[in-house]
Amino acid sequence: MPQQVHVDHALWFTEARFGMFVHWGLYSLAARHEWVKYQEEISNQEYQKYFEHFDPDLYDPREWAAAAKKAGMKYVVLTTKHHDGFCLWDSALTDYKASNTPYGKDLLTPYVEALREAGLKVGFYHSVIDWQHPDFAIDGNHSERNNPAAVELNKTRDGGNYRAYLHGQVRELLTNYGKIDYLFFDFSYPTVDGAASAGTTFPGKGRKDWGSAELLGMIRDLQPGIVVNDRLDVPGDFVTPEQYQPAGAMFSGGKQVPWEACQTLNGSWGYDRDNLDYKSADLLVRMLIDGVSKGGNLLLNVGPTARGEIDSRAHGALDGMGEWMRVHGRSIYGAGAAAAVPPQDGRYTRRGDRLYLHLFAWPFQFVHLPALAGKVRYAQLLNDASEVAMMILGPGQAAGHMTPAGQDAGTLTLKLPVQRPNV
Ligand code: JFZ
Repeated sequence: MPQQVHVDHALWFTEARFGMFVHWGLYSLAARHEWVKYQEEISNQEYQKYFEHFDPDLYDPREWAAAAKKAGMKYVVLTTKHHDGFCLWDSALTDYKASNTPYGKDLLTPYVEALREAGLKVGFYHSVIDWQHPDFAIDGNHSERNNPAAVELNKTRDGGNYRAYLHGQVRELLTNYGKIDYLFFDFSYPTVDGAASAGTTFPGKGRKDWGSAELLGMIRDLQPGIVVNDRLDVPGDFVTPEQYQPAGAMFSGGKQVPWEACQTLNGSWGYDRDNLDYKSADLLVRMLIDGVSKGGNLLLNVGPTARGEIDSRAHGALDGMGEWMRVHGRSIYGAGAAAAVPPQDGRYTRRGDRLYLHLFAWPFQFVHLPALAGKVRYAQLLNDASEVAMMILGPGQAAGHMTPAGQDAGTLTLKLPVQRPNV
């Protein structure tokens, strides 16, 4: 059996397998992608209209927690600050924060309390990129990358000041909100990353800019139990492949580490009103299964509206997953990769001595499992615990109307109902 990889100081993380990502901030008012400031090259001054109209009157993180729980998720990760620099908490280090908008209050304390009340683990996302901070150098990933004055402006920008701001804010986040279980930094681009309109090539940003080693040291001191991702350009506790399903094991700093795929519902992380291209609950369930079968987690994103609500389309996907998770969660929580090779269109997950076979295409009655003959004591459907008949067919022997051609003696055959059972 393959080794199940976990974070030694936080076993809950790989046990949980399924979490909720929440992208929420000023870009939720624009409602057309969280990179809108970059994409449309919106100046700080123009972007200010979202700050002036930020008033999420329907914000109730207990609703978010309830939706996450119902979906079968075990942790939630919220954008404390995204690339636009807007802070959801009442930071002492900036005025660019929720408490200075019409809403006028800190959003983080109620979030943390609601999750704890619901028994969910508490996660923070924090952008190391900051398009608003006056000492963050303009580069190719910056909303002002085409500002003709960029090169001159950068001469006045002091990266040390930004680094101190970053460290100071992380200290606030890990000091003022009790135990924090999870931290997702975003993101580094250490190599040259683009060209200015002036014809100058901007440098990238990485561990030196962030002071990553020192920052991580502080994080471990403040929150010894926390798990931290690897986007500070130094190795982390886990890696975060984004919007793709890895093929198997993943590594950080030469060491195999747990991985967590993050996925959007409709291609945008922030609320994107006119994007109706939602993934179905069925597809999302298959993504979750595929990930767990390869030893990974799924962090599924929602982008609440500017009023603070998870909209009905997102609720639809979450509720659909919840229906499946209610009955099949045993094959997900605490489960991981199995050594056996699954049949076509199938995935195995394993927890202890239990092997779970997930069939993405339902076969006509018989499913043949290579190398499992004599290894399985009992088989049942997961949805209703009804017994599944097992048989070992010799070469050329018929099962029903079917002759399993070339089947070897090691193959175990299961006899399934012709109709796929409903949950
Ligand atoms: C980042 C953000 O830019 C994006 O808005 C969102 O928050 C997402 C979760 O993370 O996007 C990335 C970060 C890293 C990679 C790709 C997109 N990467 O390493 O390939």
